[in-house]
Amino acid sequence: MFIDYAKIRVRAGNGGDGAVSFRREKYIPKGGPDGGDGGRGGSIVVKGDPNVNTLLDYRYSKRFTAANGLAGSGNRKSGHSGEDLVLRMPMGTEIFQIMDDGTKIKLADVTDAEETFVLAKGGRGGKGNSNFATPTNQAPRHATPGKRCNELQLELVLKLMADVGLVGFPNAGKSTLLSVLSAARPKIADYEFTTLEPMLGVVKIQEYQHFVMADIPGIIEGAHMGKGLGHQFLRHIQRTSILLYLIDINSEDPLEAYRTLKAELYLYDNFMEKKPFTIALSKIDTIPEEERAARIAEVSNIFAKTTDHQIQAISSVGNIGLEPLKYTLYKQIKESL
Ligand SMILES: Nc1nc2c(ncn2[C@@H]2O[C@H](COP(=O)(O)OP(=O)(O)OP(=O)(O)O)[C@@H](O)[C@H]2O)c(=O)[nH]1
Ligand SMILES: [Mg+2]
Repeated sequence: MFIDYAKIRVRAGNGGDGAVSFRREKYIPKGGPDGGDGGRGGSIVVKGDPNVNTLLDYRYSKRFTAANGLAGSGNRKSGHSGEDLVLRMPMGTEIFQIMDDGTKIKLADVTDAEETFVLAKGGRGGKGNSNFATPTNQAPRHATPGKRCNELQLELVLKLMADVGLVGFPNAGKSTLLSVLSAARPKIADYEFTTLEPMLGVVKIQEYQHFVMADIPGIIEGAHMGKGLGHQFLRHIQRTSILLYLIDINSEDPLEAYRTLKAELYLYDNFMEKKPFTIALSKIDTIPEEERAARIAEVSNIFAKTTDHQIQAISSVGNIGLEPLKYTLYKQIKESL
C-alpha cells in the first residue's frame, strides 16, 4: 500500500545521571570523590533510503524512542551512551514538528540516499561528583542528573522524487505510456480513475542515461478543490523538474483540455506554472492512417496560436513517436537543472 502521510511521536533518549561515589581502597581511609558522568541519550535520526517507497511503516507504529544513556558509576566510570534510533524514510519525505499550538516547523527534507538528519538530540549525561571537588570541598556529595528529553510530535509528508510528472485527464493513457517507456507495470484499463496511487518508472535512454517519470491519478476540472481524486496526489509532481501533459487526440477540444489541466495545477500551486513542460497528443493510432497527419496538423495549428510549444504526437500502443518523446523529455530535464 502506498502511504504518503503519517503522524508519529519520537523521543530522544534521556541522559544518564552522574554518580555520587567515593574511592574506597585498602589503607586509604578517606578516598576522594570518584562518581563518573552519565552517558548521553540516543538521538532520533532520519536517513534517506532509496529502497523505502512509502511511509507505510509509520502508519502502524507511531512511537519511537531512542535508548537512554546509563548512569555513571564509581571509579570515574562513565555510563554507556544510548544508541541512536535511525528511522529510514523514502526520499522526498518532508518532516515537520507539530508544536503545542498547532503550528508546524520544518525540520528536514530527505532528498538524498544515506543523507541523515538529527530530528531530536539525545539528552546530555549528568556530571558525577568527581567533577565537583574543590580545595574547600574535597568530598562533594552532589552530582547532576542527565537531561530528560520530551516527546515531539512529527508530521511526515512524502512528495515523490521524479524528473517528469505525467499530467492528464483520466483515461488519457498516462499509465500505458509509463508502462511502455519503463519497466513499471501500472494498472491500465478503459475507464476513468484506474490509477489510484502514484507510481514511478525509470525511463532508460542509454546506459547511464535515464530519468524517472511519475504517473499519478487523472486530474479533472475542480481537482484543486478536491474533485475527482482531488489534489491529494498533485504534490507528487510538485517537485519534478518538468511536466508532460498528455492529451487524448480524440478529446473534443484538446486545447481546452490542456488549458484546464494547466489551470488546475496553477490553482493548486502557482509555481507549477513555471515548470518547463512538453505536450503530447496520445492514442494517435486510433485515427485512421489516411487522416492521421491532417488531424495532427490541425491540432498542432490550434495550439500554435496560443503556445510556441511543439506538440509531440504519440501512440503507446502503436509505438509511434516514443523515441523522439523520450529524447525531448531528457533534453528538457537536462536544461532545467
Ligand atoms: N489505441 C490506444 N489505446 C490506448 C493508448 N494508450 C492508452 N490506451 C488505452 O486507453 C485506456 C486508458 O489507458 P490508461 O493508461 O489506463 O489511462 P490513464 O491516463 O492512466 O487513466 P487513469 O489512470 O484513469 O487516469 C486503456 O484502455 C488503454 O489501453 C494508445 O496509445 N492507443
Ligand atoms: Mg492511470
